[in-house]
Amino acid sequence: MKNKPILVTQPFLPPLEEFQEYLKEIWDSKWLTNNGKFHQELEKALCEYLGVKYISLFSNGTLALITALQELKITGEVITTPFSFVATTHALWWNNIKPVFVDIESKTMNLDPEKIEAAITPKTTAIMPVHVYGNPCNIDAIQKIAKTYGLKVIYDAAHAFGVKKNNISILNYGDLSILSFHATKVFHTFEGGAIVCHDELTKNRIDNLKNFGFENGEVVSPGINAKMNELQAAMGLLQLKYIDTAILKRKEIAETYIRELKNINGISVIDDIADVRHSYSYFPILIDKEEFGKTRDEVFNELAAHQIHGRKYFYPLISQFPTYKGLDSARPGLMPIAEKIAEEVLCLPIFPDIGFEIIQKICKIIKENKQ
Ligand code: T4K
Repeated sequence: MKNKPILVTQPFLPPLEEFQEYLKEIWDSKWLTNNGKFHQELEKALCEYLGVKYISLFSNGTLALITALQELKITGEVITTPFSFVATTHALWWNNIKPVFVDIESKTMNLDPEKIEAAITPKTTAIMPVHVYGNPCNIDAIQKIAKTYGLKVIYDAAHAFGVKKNNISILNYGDLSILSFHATKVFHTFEGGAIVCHDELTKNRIDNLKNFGFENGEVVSPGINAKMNELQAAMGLLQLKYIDTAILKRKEIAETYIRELKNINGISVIDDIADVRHSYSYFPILIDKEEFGKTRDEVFNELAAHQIHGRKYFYPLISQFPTYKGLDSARPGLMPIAEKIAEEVLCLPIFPDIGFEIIQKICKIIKENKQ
């Protein structure tokens, strides 16, 4: 019998009966969207779970990013990372902002604060780093630069649901942080997203912006429609019920991968960072072709031949896509670390119900490929 394909991720789904109870209530009330009951409950529950003051729910993470830039009235140039999902840069482009790519650190694969200052020009208005795979950026160094040059900081925290540093949510740093609740994320609402902010006035403005700019029947800003509906919010409430168990299972999977793969010459894994509560949204490895004896693509293909489908997140770099490669900051050779990592990275399957025998099988295939 043919093996069932193992994908890089699979959404966690709560028992169907539990979702049906929410559906019944939605059907009975005939209230489907526009700041409904479940929407309000989810905002409250998320503030509590995440340890943040204010959250505005969105229909997806990309619209949350686009709206965050609108809220802060960001213009001109924004310094960002090429090592992310393309939505990070698209959000700038949709706001008519020029992305300026800066290289990443090899350890965390996040924007390298030491390289930011050289990219600042009179047109720079903000920095948009990404907590890639949920590993926190160097928040203090970025904040220091932002303060010195009067720049805003918008964190793309799409991968960082539930991540804490020294017991404080990393969503509390920067001017705004955005989350994605896409089906492929640790916590999902089918599609969805959010902006985390630090004061009530900002939350009100963001809530207006995502609702056509309406406030008490008046249009007070040129808004968009980016509202989360009641079905999405209901899924979010149910996800929250299971999230700690789901993260714990992910942690055990990550620990198994680390144990099995850590000492293989040519394979690098990212260890847990001290004082960080991780949520294990992805499990990236780096394959050094000289030391391992095979390229990342060869390992990727070998796994695929066994019906195991990892993903090359994030290859190509955003700066290598035809849409962006014409930018000055995208020139080949300018970001050697990001260029190297994009060639070596492979995200292995990780999701709560994957099963340890599958993890063992994946590690065995990788080990057998070592030359
Ligand atoms: N910023 C960052 C840093 C991001 O990573 C993202 C999104 C965003 C911003 C934007 O947030 P959203 O607007 O998406 O909320 C996926 C996701 O679509 C995307 O949300 C995510 N990042 C990105 C890293 O990955 P694809 O094109 O790789 O997705 P896809 O459909 O190939 O799915 C990946 C795997 O998941 C497949 O092997 C199948 C499995 N899958 C997928 C879906 C949709 C399922 O098992 N069930 C499903 O329903 O982009």
